[in-house]
Amino acid sequence: MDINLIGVPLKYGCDRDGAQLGPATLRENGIIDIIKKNGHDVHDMGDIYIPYVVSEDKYKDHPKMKYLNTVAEVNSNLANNVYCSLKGQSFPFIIGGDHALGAGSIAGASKFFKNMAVIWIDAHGDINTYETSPSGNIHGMPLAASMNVGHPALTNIYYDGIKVIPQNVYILGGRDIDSGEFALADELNLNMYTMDIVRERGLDNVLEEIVEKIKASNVDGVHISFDIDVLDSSLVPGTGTPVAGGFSIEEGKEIFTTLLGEKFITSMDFVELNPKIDNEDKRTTKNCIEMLEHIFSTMHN
Ligand code: B3U
Ligand code: MN
Ligand code: MN
Repeated sequence: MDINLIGVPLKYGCDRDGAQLGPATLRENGIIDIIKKNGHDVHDMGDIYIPYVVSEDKYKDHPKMKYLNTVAEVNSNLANNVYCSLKGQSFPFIIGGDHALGAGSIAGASKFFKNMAVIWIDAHGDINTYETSPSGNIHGMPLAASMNVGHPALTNIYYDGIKVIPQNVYILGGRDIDSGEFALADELNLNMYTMDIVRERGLDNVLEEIVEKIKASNVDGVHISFDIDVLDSSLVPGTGTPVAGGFSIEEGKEIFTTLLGEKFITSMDFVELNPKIDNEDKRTTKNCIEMLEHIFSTMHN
């Protein structure tokens, strides 16, 4: 595979210092070599530029969304990088940074494809709007925005309007979902596989159903947005909002073995590593690297 690695050292979407260090930490810990040694060609596109904003200005653009215009602008630049990568027949692999960047990745990919699917793998739904968000953090809103739900500054990133239709959205591993998010998931009839459902039906059955549904839909691109907090909190203390009851490393690997094995994945995010709050043993970084080793060894060449 020809891979364009795109760093997005964004922290304004989670409003937590340290999330901006994700791309540098993954590079320092060998992500480029991991990609290469698995037989891929990699082009490190560097990091998307993140303007500096003082925290006193966080509500300057909107009273219920932090750093709105900055997050939107970064996403628009990311979207263009993703679009250009796909045009150049490279696989955009986006490393965060917080999950607000998902809106930009999806915007870029959706401009390239006629009809795309998104698999959102996360302890959270990330389908809040400024009206339902308990925090005002935009990293809890990107998937709603991609479905054209929320504030125009977010729904109109890169180009106006809907990027992915709700029937093509799959949410996997959710276990900390806000009431407004459940309401929207119901209203849009999203394919939501919460952790309760996964435990009840079995991960392999759920993955199989996702694969079958995607194959039966006529999508021409599939984006995976992987938030590391979908892994159990004991494995990822170095993420902003760790949640108990998550996937083990083995289960995380199974997800990629199945999804990447289908050869329909066309772009991917890997987000929410916060090296600043990691344990002394650097457990989160190590587990991220183990996941990345698996991802790139499973991805077809
Ligand atoms: N749903 C909450 C918490 C949250 C979302 N994403 C993360 N945490 N990582 C919110 O603020 O929207
Ligand atoms: Mn997330
Ligand atoms: Mn999350």
